[in-house]
Amino acid sequence: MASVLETRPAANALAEATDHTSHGDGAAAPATTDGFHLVIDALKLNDIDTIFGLPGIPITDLTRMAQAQGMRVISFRHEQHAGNAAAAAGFLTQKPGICLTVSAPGFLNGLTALANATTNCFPMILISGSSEREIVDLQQGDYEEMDQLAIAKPLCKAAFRVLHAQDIGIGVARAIRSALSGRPGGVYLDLPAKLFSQVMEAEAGRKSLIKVVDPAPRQLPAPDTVARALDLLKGAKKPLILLGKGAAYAQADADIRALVEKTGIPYLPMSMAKGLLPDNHAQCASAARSFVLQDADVVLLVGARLNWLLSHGKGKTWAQDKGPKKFIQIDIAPTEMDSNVAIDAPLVGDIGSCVAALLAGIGSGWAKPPAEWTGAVADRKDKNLSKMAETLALRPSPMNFHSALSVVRDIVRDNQDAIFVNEGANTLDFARSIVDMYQPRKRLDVGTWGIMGIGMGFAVGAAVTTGKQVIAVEGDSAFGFSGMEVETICRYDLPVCIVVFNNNGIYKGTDVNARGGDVAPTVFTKNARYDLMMQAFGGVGVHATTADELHKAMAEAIASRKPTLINAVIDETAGTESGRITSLNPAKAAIKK
Ligand code: ADP
Ligand code: TZD
Ligand code: MG
Repeated sequence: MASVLETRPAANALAEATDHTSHGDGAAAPATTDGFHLVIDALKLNDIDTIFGLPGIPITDLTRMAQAQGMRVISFRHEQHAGNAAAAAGFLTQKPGICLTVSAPGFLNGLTALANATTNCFPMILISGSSEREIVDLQQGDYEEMDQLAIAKPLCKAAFRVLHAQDIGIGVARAIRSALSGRPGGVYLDLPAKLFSQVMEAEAGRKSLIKVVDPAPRQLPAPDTVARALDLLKGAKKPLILLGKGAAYAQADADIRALVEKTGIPYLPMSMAKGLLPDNHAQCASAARSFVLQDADVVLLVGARLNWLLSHGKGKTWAQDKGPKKFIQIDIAPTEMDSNVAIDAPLVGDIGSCVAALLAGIGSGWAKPPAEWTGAVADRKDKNLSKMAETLALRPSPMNFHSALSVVRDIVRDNQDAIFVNEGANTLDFARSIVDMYQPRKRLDVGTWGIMGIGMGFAVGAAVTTGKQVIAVEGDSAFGFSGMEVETICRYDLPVCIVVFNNNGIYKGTDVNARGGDVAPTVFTKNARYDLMMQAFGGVGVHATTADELHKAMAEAIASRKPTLINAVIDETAGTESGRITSLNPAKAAIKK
């Protein structure tokens, strides 16, 4: 019987393979390499220098060797968070983030992050070791047996398996190109255990590797589509530009800003597009969101889908009864057009090229939108902002979302290049509208799915990739999904300041179980001290009950760059069910007695 020990890579593979390019035993023998090194060399050849993962059979030695070969290997406590770190790295750098896991359960743990990255259009590659193909395919019960390739396929953009060492270069190249080209997304790469110990001649191995040339080629929009879009925009009386996270990803920051400023059109950033232009920009219409969505006549979408986050482009949000709106949509995916409503002027291409083409067509003689429109937007905005300023100035005890977020808002204003990670329900919705962002790609959040659990993975990914301060503002429920990664943050001594908005539960802490017995499903342990979790691993933990205490603790965390967790006590009655999306809860049917 083949034991686990016999089938896994040789325990001394690390020692053997470290000198893989030298002549091992005798002058005549050609230098050899193996599957482990070919994977590492293929990644490095493509300028990938970091792996986020979690070791175990069959990839333990791969993590050691990658580190020995100068790659950064960030080891997590759960694969989902390693996957989220990889996804954040992909979004921030336009290089696919790499997540490395063991077979079956490790793979499945990473898969949620891969699916989420694909949904968000972030490039990442999940590389998982897998068990013996012969045994898996006959379902004979191998160690961690699972047909991982088949399971991954429907949940990501592409999935590949490599069976032979000489194909590793091709496999990695295909994975990189698939993740980055067209609409970016997640790719799964299946590497069976046997592959790693396959040996081949070093020179042939080197030649088998591929440095991917131009993995995300520019895709120029057809000239007639540009002209159609410009015509429509020119005729608009109440135009609006909507920037989505695709626009943030595209790194066409200067041209996007020029387009907004030259046209003089009010713009609305989606959550992760905040900061593409500073939120305090005169043309930013965030504080008049409902008004501009209802009243605009022509809307230019730049890297934003008309999905649920934009009420599918119809209904009350868009004042459909006042007549149809005209849409111009810039997207790299042609099939995104007409997904929810008719797109009058589709502009298919990469955002950089499309925006540049629009700018070229605009020239210098562009007439700004009617003052009636821009004036109305400005009035609405001023009114809403001054109302909000009054609320933010209040100092209730205990803190509520507004008073605590007014502190966060000031801290972010004073640290504009910090990366802001945000999840929760009320904690997310209020932070999104209260905390201004000033620079592109500084806000990472729950994205298209509204998923909980991205917090610590995104925080680690952002800190490792950029070296910048991270501020993670987390609902107490949201934090719980990835809370154990505070150990990872402490272990790598990352400049991450976590603020847990502790309102004793999901949405609020006040639900009661009318029947008695167990507590209500949305309620957590009262007065929990999340700050002590951080102290357990040598980080700084602070218990903050006032706005002043919160401000002091955040300022100190950022000045020291020490891993810090602030337990911010929030009024447990302050939140609302599901934050701003309470209407998505299915209505209760009347119960017949
Ligand atoms: P948001 O949630 O911020 O509204 P979405 O995730 O819905 O944004 O939309 C992002 C869109 O951007 C996707 O449809 C995607 O195809 C598109 N996209 C991503 N990168 C590019 C790019 N470089 N050029 C053009 N479109 C892009
Ligand atoms: N599980 C996953 C993976 N994603 C989800 N979005 C949910 C569950 C459901 N959910 C939300 O949509 S928000 C949320 C859950 C559990 C937590 C809200 O509580 P919180 O935030 O403490 O994080 P607030 O500030 O108390 O509202
Ligand atoms: Mg909560």
